[in-house]
Amino acid sequence: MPFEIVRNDITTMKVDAIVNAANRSLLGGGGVDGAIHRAAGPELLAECRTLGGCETGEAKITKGYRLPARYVIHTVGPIWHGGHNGEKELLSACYRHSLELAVENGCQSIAFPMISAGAYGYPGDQAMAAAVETITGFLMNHDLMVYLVVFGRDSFLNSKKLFRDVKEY
Ligand code: AR6
Repeated sequence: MPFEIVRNDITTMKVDAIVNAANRSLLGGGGVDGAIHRAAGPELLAECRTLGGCETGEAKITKGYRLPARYVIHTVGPIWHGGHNGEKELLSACYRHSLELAVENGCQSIAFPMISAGAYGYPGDQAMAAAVETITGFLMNHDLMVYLVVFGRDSFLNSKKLFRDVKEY
C-alpha cells in the first residue's frame, strides 16, 4: 500500500498537496499552520481570506505559492474534550475529506501532519491510530501516495512503537 509514516518538516515536502491543521477562520495560527503560512508567503493568507472559513471536519484547497507543494489542503480538526464528543468521527472526516479533495484535484501524492495532536490536545497515539485507519481505508479503493508526517521527537518515538517502519529524512 502506498503509505508511509515519516519524520519531517511538512513545509519542505515535494508532494502535490500538503495538509494544514488549521482553525475555523483559516486565517493562520501557530504550530504547523503558522509554519505553512510563513513558508508559503502572504499570497496564501490572501487566498484564504476569500474562502469564508471552514467547519470542523471539512477541508478546503488553495494553491501552495512559495511551497514546494502545488496545493495546500486546509482542514480543521476537532478540539479534544475527553473523547466522547465525536472527536474520532470528526478527525476521520478531516482525513477523508482532504483525501477526496486531493483526488478531485488530480493529486498523486499528499502529506498530512498529525491533525489535532498539538494545540487541539488530541492524544498522540489515538490521533495517529485514527489517521492510519482512515488513510489505509481510503487507499483500499484509491491510488495515491500518502505520507503521515511526525514532527517532534516524542511523536516520532511514539510512532516507532506503534509502527515498525517509520522513516527519518
Ligand atoms: N511539520 C510537520 N508537523 C508539524 C510541523 C511541521 N512544520 N509543525 C508542527 N507540527 P498543531 P492542531 C505538528 O498544534 O493540534 C494552530 O494554531 C505538531 O508537532 O499545529 O490541529 C491552528 O491555527 C503536531 O503533532 O495543530 C489551530 O488554531 C501536529 O503538527 C490549532 O493550532 C499538529 O499540531 C490547530 O491545532
